[in-house]
Parts: sequence; C-alpha cells; structure tokens
Amino acid sequence: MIECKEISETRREYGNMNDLQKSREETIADLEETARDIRKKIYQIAHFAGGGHMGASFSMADIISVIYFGGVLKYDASNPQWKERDKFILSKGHACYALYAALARAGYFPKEELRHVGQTGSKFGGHPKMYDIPGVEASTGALGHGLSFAIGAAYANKIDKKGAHVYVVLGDGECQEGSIWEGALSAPTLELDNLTVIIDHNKLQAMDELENIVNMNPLVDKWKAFGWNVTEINGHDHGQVREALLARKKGVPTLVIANTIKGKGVSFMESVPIWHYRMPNEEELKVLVNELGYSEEEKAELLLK
Ligand SMILES: Cc1ncc(C[n+]2csc(CCOP(=O)(O)OP(=O)(O)O)c2C)c(N)n1
Repeated sequence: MIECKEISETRREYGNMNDLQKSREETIADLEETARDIRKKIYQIAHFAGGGHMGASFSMADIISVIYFGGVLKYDASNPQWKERDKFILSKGHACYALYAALARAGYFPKEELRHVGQTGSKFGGHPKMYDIPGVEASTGALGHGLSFAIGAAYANKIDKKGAHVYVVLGDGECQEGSIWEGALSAPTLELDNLTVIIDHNKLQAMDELENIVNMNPLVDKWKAFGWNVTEINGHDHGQVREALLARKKGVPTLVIANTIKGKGVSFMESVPIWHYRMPNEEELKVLVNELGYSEEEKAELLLK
C-alpha cells in the first residue's frame, strides 16, 4: 500500500466541501448500508433484464457509493444539467447497473424504472447512454474512451474557470487500450488537477486474469512515470476511498488504484471470471438473495420461477 498522506495534506489548499456536497455526505456506517442497497439493486436490475455484467458492477459498488453519497461529487439530481456540477464518467460502461442503481438512489429518476432495463422501448440499455438518461454524462461501453472524454470535460472547466471536478472510473483490463495511455500523457501536460481517475483493479478482465492476457504491472510505477499523483487503496474500504477521492495536488491529476474483488458481496462470484456475464442458477440464486440481504418480500419476487 502507498501512503495517501502527501495528497490528503494538499487537499486543504482547496478548502472545505460546499453545502451541496455536505448534504450527501453519509457516515461510514451509512455508506455500508448504501453500498449494500446498491448491490441489491444491481442484481434486481439483472434479474428483470435477464442478464448483465454483475461481477464488474459489484466490483465498484463501494466506489460509486462513496462518489455519490460520501460527499465527493457535487451534483443536483433535480437539475442534472446544473452548470457548476462535477461530472462522473463511467468509462467501463458495461458496469452500468452500478451507475443506474446509484442514480436512482440519488433521485435522478424513480427506482421503479430499473425494472425496465434492457427491455424494448426502455432508455436503459446494457451500456449507459447520455442525453437519454438523466445523470449519465457520457455514452460508454466501447472501452478506452472515457478518460479522453473526461480530460476534455476537465480542460473545458479550466478554460471556463469553473471549480468543478471530473471523476472517471476505468477497468484495469480497459487500461490495455492505447487511447488510455494517450490520455495518461495528456492530463499531466494540461495540469488537470481537477481530474481524478479511479482504476477498478480487480485483476480480472472478461474471462481470464489480467496478467494472462496483457500484464499491466507495475501499474503504480507506470502512472507515476507519466506524471500522475498516484495512491493505492482498498476499493472496498469506504474511508480509504473517500480520503483518496477528496485528495488533490496542485497542477497534477490524481490517479487512484483501487484494489477490488470482482463480484464482491456474493461469495460464489468473488474473483471467479465466469461471473463477468452469467446469471445464477436456482441454487446459486438462493445463496445470493441471502447474502445480499433482501427482505422476505423481495426474496419471494426474485425466487419466483
Ligand atoms: C473496445 C472494446 N473491446 C472489447 C470490449 C468487450 N469487453 C467488455 S467488458 C471487457 C473486459 C473489461 O475488463 P476490465 O476493464 O478489467 O473490467 P472488469 O469487467 O474487470 O471490471 C471486454 C473486453 C469492449 N466493450 N470494448
């Protein structure tokens, strides 16, 4: 683990969070509940959609909980296009069930809409679409584009002299895309200290281990060499995630390597590649509904054949 001390101290230069952020700053205990609720919603979405990338969504459920409910992102769900807002960009768009769950919980749209994901006529697909879905800042799914998009947004904020920040989540497998490294070169050159990139480092990509496909190690050294302010954390520890996401270093973009477990929260899915895209069978479903902590009523609905 790398100490985040240096950057957490520089955070003070930026002052305290404003009232809007504070209104969404849950305690660590509350964030545990929020993340549990987001995991419950992720499976419910998959259940009603009949499939989806659950492992990738569970992997980042804690990160997205802290972003939207831990006092990190500045947003107004009743005014999604608010000009002064921060932006969250999910570059690994296949994990959009986590994003949909967070946006519904934040109040961007009624949670009942989550029942229609993936269905004919629904604006909610298996990858997120901007303009159609309130709160979705970029259409993603073709891996490798979100970082460059985020750099454009952060650079525009600088030109417009806006204090807004841009956060982007990348997959670790996604970092094999060449376009990621073009972005990695550009952001420090542009001195984008209003940009924070989080790598969801679950060490799996699709059906295999990252190292067996294209080895990305040592990730920390690579990003440091490209001029980023790098920290490495446990991506399931809400306190560590919050500390790392609120840290800033003047003139330098921040890169957070969040060590995570793909499928986190459902024992039989954790770190098992096949859960990149697969639905549980009857027996597995019984385990899942107990481990995610659904109410008896919710369980009955999900177990209904
Ligand atoms: C450009 C592109 N190539 C391939 C895919 C197919 N694909 C979808 S998810 C995925 C694996 C991504 O792995 P990673 O970034 O590590 O995310 P994780 O699912 O592990 O969170 C791939 C190859 C894609 N969506 N886009």
